Amino acid sequence: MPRTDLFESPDYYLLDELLTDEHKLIRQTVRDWVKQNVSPVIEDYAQRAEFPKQLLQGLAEIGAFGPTIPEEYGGAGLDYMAYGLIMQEIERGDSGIRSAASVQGSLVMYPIYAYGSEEQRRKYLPRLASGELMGCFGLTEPDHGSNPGGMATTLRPDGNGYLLNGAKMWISNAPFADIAVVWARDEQGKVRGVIVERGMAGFTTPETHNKWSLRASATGELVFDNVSILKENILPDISGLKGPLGCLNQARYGIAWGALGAAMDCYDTALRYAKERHQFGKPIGAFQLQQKKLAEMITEITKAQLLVWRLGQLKNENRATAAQISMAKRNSVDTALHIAREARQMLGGMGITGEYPVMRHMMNLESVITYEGTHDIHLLITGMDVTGLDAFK
Ligand code: TGC
Ligand code: FAD
Repeated sequence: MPRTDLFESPDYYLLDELLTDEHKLIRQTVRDWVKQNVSPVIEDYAQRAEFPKQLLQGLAEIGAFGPTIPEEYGGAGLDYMAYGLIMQEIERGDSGIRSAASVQGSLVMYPIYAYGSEEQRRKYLPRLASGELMGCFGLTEPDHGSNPGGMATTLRPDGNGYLLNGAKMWISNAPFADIAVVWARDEQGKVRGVIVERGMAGFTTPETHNKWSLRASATGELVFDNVSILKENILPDISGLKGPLGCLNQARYGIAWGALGAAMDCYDTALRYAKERHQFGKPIGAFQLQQKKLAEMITEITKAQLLVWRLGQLKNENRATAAQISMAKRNSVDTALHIAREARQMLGGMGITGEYPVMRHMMNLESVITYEGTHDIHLLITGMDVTGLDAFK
């Protein structure tokens, strides 16, 4: 029986007053879409470990694919505050659905827009924005996760084009993606971006099974066995690790907002449960220990909301630094995971069931705290920024 979605968004510091009417309208549109399309089915898909592909069309229609990409390329042409709010609302439904949108917009459309030729932009972006084509992003390898600079995937000259060899691991959307933006080392040792299309000889995308987290997201490998790449499939305007890392800034920004959506859903669920569930003759919300949990949750959500709102302003002004984005990604996900764990306890035994969204969020967030740079890597990025000393070298 699908759960009735009663979500009410917390706004303890009246932050809505800082949003424009357009921002609120966009948020409401996405919230309504999530209530109607994601909430009724997501638990079932997560239990079955299946990605709900029928949501892709709706995600495209609400502008979730490339919200900040200009309209002339099929994007929604929105600002970063709107992008953040869209990610918040989608992840309120499920991190895996937000992942699909993040990858498409920030990790596939963004590099084609920022580093691609005009032909590549015109060829791919409108079809990616409409969901006609889906993409994935291949940076992580079996032996190079936190340290993508060590990558072993190679791009070597071959006749008029190149040969791509190697493997990528843990790639969201890989099992169904039509194209992959892949990062590989050329003969000079420089990191280059390549657009690989499904159907190219030697390119396969085996699915990764048995995940306890992001079960409603499709994850896979990208395997390249002498894949012939034409020059027109190389991103011309970027070389070096700053290429893929620049895309991560976009996606990490979206996650900083998105994880708060999951946190809000857990808080809202726990608050409602605490008022309805009676033990020892009164609502459990009347006990001080439960109030402490709720009070701390709303405090942390409010602090994090302010952080991402300010980051959104800086992003809109093109002043947000990569280190500021790292801080927000790390803080939001850590906050959300802590809140999910506390909320799960507040729901007692019911907290482990699919009757409520809390344990699904909690398990999802175990991936979100690892991908797009782990919790510890983002801490070290902040450490490097404030000390000027690089712990990675
Ligand atoms: P380092 O020597 O510091 O930098 C190499 C070059 O890159 C530049 N750079 C950046 N540029 C743009 N944005 C950033 N965030 C950047 N960080 C560094 C840097 O200025 C330098 O440029 P140049 O011109 O001097 O060459 O690099 P390093 O090898 O020491 O590594 C630094 C480190 C550890 C911070 C970085 O590698 C890192 O962030 N590691 C984490 C890896 C990661 O986040 N992987 C994510 C894979 S994608 C994913 O998880 C998708 S999940 C699906 C979903 O979103 O739903
Ligand atoms: P490792 O790098 O091996 O890290 C293991 C542990 O060591 C971590 O705790 C880490 O913090 C710690 N560690 C590493 N280096 C240091 C250090 N210098 N100092 C202190 N501690 C350190 N990647 C993509 O390219 N595209 C995708 O679409 C994508 N989707 C993903 C989806 C899911 C569900 C998951 C789980 C991952 C996905 N990833 C994707 C990969 C993700 O980005 C990596 O898992 C992540 O970057 C960490 O790499 P790793 O798993 O190899 O861990």
